Amino acid sequence: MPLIIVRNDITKMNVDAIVNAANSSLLGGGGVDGAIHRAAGPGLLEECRTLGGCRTGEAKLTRGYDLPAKYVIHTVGPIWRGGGFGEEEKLISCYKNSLAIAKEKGCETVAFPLISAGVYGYPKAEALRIAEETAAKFLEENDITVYLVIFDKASFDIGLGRFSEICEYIDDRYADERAESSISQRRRYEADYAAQAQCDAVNAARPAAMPVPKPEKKRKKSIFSRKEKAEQLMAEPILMEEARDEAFGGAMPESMAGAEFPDIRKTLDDLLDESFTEMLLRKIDEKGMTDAECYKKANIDRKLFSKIRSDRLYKPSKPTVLAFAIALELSLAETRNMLMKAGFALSHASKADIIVEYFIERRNYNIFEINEALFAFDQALLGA
Ligand code: AR6
Repeated sequence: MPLIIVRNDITKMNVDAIVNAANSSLLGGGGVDGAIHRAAGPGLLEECRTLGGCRTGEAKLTRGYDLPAKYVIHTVGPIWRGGGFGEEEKLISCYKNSLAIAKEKGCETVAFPLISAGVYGYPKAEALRIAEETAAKFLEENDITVYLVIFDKASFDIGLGRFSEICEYIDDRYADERAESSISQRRRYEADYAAQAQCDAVNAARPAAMPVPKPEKKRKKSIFSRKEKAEQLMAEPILMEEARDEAFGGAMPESMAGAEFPDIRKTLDDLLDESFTEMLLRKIDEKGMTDAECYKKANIDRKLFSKIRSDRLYKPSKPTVLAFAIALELSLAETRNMLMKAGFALSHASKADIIVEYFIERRNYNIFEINEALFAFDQALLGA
């Protein structure tokens, strides 16, 4: 199950449990602790008094009282003293112990603030990295949805530090976009919108339990013509290689150079006719991944993956396609091709697309880092 970064006040989160960044007395304080006590009402403090405090790195459970959340898990983060006093291990323990309690109580959804990243002075980017890594590790084995709730915009000041390079990259690409003819820009916007609308309509019309449709001879018309698809395939040497490898089981014999290749044409035809689901499953096999490895790396919900798997003609959303492209570590050309299968295109008119392109170009396929950047620029996250 996924890890989702959201911007919110944690006291408003409608989840099974929220985590409180408390102090060792557990008797309330400022920051998120104060906000949680105010929103939960006096019953929370009364119960906290019975707990006998909590040591740094450990966690204790109470009810949620007037909060939308059923439980509050109180944990005590380390005070930042420069990094040489075991702060990282203690912070990891906070997340691990809180998640263990959430699991024990059967929670399906749990929301964390950035523990220690306020009054306790832990550097925010580091605090976020630890939160993500620890949660992601836990999610490899457990079916819970974890929300990381970011409250203050300052933690994601995009003009500064780690996002400044992405800022420049976006600025350069937007410049490209302005140079592009308005007709081709409009064509691309329209293609994306049409595909998204079609995707929503098709998915809405198909109930979850409906049997998998038999492969049809003629599928719904794609927004791309067959000629456009073929041109795109031909423009991608990697696919030509794929086709050649599939036809010849390896390198093409030299003696056949320049000859007519009906087998290649047949394989290209097969690739053209392949649906998004078929392409996804083929790529997972080719990468030697298991389904679970792929959807977890894509930060995709297991239920969504089985829906896609059982429906040959499933129409995914654009962030879902991109999440799989990242999990499969596809190149830009392959990513474009996978998007095309679902009727989308990468566009420099979209900040989100440029950000994803930035990471793919650098072969950085860490979906959480990509989502942090998307989050910082107020864009929809991948997967989840
Ligand atoms: N929702 C989500 N996040 C919040 C909220 C909120 N309503 N309010 C603040 N944050 P802090 P700490 C973020 O200081 O560093 C208390 O007095 C905030 O922006 O609350 O672990 C305790 O009693 C920051 O990113 O907790 C302790 O004495 C993060 O929550 C001490 O502070 C944590 O900031 C604990 O310090």
